[in-house]
Amino acid sequence: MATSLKNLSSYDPDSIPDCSEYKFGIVVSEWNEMITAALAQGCVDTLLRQGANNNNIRVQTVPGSFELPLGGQFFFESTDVDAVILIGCVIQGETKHFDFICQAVAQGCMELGMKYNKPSIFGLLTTNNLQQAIDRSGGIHGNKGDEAAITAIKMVDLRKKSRDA
Ligand code: DLZ
Repeated sequence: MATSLKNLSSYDPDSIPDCSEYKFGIVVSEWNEMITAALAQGCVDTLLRQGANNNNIRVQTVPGSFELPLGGQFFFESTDVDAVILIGCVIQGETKHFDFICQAVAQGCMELGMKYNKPSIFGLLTTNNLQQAIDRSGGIHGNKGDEAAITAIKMVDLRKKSRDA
């Protein structure tokens, strides 16, 4: 699990499938906005760098990370996106709120993908403090938004190949 062993932004561009026809819905939490904006920017930039069409990328904000799975469900229900990417940042506080939110988003993200049989990508930072979040949103450990974008492309492509087989 140690992020220090893997930079979140490192990948081999040549190994990433063509995504020029794929459609992505990105849901971004407004909590810890400085961090989530950087994650979302990294995600969009990576999709574009890998060849995604700007018109095929939709971004929607939700109030907090707890609302991310429902935001993703709205995308699947009302648009033809191939994948949703849920982006948020939950920072450990003094209460149990952290545990409840992280657990709910992880469970909701997984269930969303299963329900619609389409990739639902977990782009949630769950950190002990702000510095850890900064380090993973374009800092020394890279950007989790980049990782989420690459995961989305790979999973949409895997679904397509599975259906074509
Ligand atoms: C309430 C709350 C707290 C304490 N912390 C965070 C956080 O660190 N990151 C985040 O994305 N959202 C937080 N929230 C808001 C909840 O996700 C949610 O929006 C509210 O509980 C309303 O459902």
